[in-house]
Amino acid sequence: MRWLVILLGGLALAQAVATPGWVRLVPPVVKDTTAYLTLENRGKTPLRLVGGETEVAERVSIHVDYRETRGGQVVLGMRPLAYLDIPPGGRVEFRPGKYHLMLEGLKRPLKAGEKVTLVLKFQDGGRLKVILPVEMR
Ligand SMILES: [Cu+2]
Repeated sequence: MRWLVILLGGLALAQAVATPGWVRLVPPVVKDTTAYLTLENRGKTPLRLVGGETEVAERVSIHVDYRETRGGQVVLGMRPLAYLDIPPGGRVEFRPGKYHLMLEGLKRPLKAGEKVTLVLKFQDGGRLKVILPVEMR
């Protein structure tokens, strides 16, 4: 799979590296979807991811999946995170059951195979542009 990472500026520029990811294909009536990738911090200082943006959705937020037992029942869910820290030399995996980027309020239905551009925003002002294919998984 071909992938592209374009760094737009800020301190995160030298530090953050994204490895191939994907956006989940959802039925046209569904207005939210999820994006997955792995973020690596190759710098010597922590990186704090604070969110993102994309032209295809109203909002991009950081979510974590959880699994809890409540009254004997296993409950699966997700909740938003204000930020996510990536330690120096560390990596954070966005994958089902762990973290994802929530693309909320899709402005149009996405098609399988199309490429979605996502700009990840870091607290230091850095921006990381990633291009992810839409896939049915
Ligand atoms: Cu979510």
